[in-house]
Amino acid sequence: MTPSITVHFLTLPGTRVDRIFWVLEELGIEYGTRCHVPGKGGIPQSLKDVTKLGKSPVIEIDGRIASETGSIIHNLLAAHPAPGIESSPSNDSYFWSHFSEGTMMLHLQPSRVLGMMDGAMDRRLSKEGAAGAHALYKLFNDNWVTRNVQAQLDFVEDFLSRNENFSGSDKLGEGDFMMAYPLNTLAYGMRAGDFKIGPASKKWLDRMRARPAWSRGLKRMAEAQKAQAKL
Ligand SMILES: N[C@@H](CCC(=O)N[C@@H](CS)C(=O)NCC(=O)O)C(=O)O
Repeated sequence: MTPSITVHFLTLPGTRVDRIFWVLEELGIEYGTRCHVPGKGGIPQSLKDVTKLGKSPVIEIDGRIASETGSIIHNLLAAHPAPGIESSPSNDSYFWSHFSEGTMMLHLQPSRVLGMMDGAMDRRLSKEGAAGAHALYKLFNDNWVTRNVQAQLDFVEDFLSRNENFSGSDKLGEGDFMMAYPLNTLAYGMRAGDFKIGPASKKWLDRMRARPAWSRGLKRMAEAQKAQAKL
């Protein structure tokens, strides 16, 4: 019997769920969607009812809840073999899947959250307090985020100038699906222009973005958000 799959996600700009939509479309799997809209208190109760962690994305497969993007993608690929896509990860795919969340997002997410807080400091603190907070944020960004993220992008560029995909072969693997998110955020998303992205990385990303399943995934995500907005 075909499993029943529902994708749960937070309606945040530039959210990680686009990788899940992309994979599901690549694998040709049928799925339903459920958006959770963050309220004034942050994560909505509807998502907390689905997962105690209150993090997005989450998928529900035959009533079982699975979270962590890398783990979700790994299990989807293993369960749904498709031409041109690895069902079991190469060593490179495995490495890059971990690198995506464990190294790149480890730097990008705190940077984004602290950036949002930094933006609110002028409203919340005295002039002197805000100046101190801005200086601290700048120190964090310059000394930790920028230096590390640029080194990571250079590392990615070196690999992609020698390999067709993050899988290390002509097939796509979990490393490719996972790495597309931080690279897309840095090249075309909220951080566009903040870092130098090499030509091989840009070419790889543009090739992924040109895949019909990528566009179908984005369309499906937008439709789900539109339907939610009408409720
Ligand atoms: N490592 C987790 C990270 C999940 C995560 O942080 N998701 C973000 C959205 S992209 C989230 O739920 N943010 C809401 C919050 O932290 O309050 C994964 O890959 O799924």
